[in-house]
Amino acid sequence: MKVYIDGQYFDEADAKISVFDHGLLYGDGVFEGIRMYHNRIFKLSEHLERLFYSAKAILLDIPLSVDELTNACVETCRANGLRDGYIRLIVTRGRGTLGLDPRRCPKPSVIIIASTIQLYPPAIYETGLSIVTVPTTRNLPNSVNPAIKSLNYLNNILARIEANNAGVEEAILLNSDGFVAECTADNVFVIHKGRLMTPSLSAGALHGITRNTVLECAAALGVPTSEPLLSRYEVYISDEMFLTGTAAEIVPVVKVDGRTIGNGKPGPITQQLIEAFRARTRLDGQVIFP
Ligand code: PXG
Repeated sequence: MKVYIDGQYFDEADAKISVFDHGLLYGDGVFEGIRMYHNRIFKLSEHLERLFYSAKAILLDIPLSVDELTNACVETCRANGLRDGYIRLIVTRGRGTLGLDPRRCPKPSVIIIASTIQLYPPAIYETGLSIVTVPTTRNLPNSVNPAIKSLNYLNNILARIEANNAGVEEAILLNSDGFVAECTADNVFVIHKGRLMTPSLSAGALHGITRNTVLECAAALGVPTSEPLLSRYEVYISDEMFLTGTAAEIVPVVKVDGRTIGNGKPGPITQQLIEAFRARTRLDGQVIFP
């Protein structure tokens, strides 16, 4: 595997960054997880826009333009012969000295890993996930805002550990008001009486690109959508439920906190949305090999 670091390609074993990089020392940096499908980098421009927004929010100057980053992503896929897979794009604060002041880091670093990813066991997509609500709440908007895709994922990792301890693969995080925010790496959707709902972004969730795509697919299929405040009650009484994320794609949920969702099987609207989403992955995105 060839890994891009600051304009150069390194073999996996030599792809290293400084132990003084504040990305490592303090989780100071931002990232994107992006998919390639059928020789296209899906929603690359949306991912780059979000990356620049995350960087702006933490006052990090990305040393490349959108066009340069686009080319670097395409070139890294080509260098690895990849037409399908997963890109991890990382911008760290860069190498500094000990002490958390970012002014100690003169030059941010850009890292691009093109590889593959599998978030959940494949069987889960047929049977559906069983998940739980966990005690760790989503970050407050005035701390590390949940819209920032930062390198500091400890809050989500704590939630994932709580899910692991409960013997399940994913966790629902509530916000500090008790409304559903999202899962550890996915947005949440429920369907009730034919209406698709996903928590309002102001409940504290990443502005998910898969979330957006699914809302578009639903609109195209004539499924009514809304983005309300959702409590666990609305989740428990829903007919269908699924999670969305770049890595997870669309994964059905069939049990939450011991309550069976619908009839305990992935539902028909969920299946329709999965098919509509798959169709989009064939059409949309930056071409890798011309
Ligand atoms: N919420 C959070 C907290 C996320 O990290 C999503 C929602 C879904 O957003 P997108 O734009 O991907 O639909 C994410 C995305 C990984 C991995 O390595 C995680 C994500 C994406 C890709 C890979 O676990 N999280």
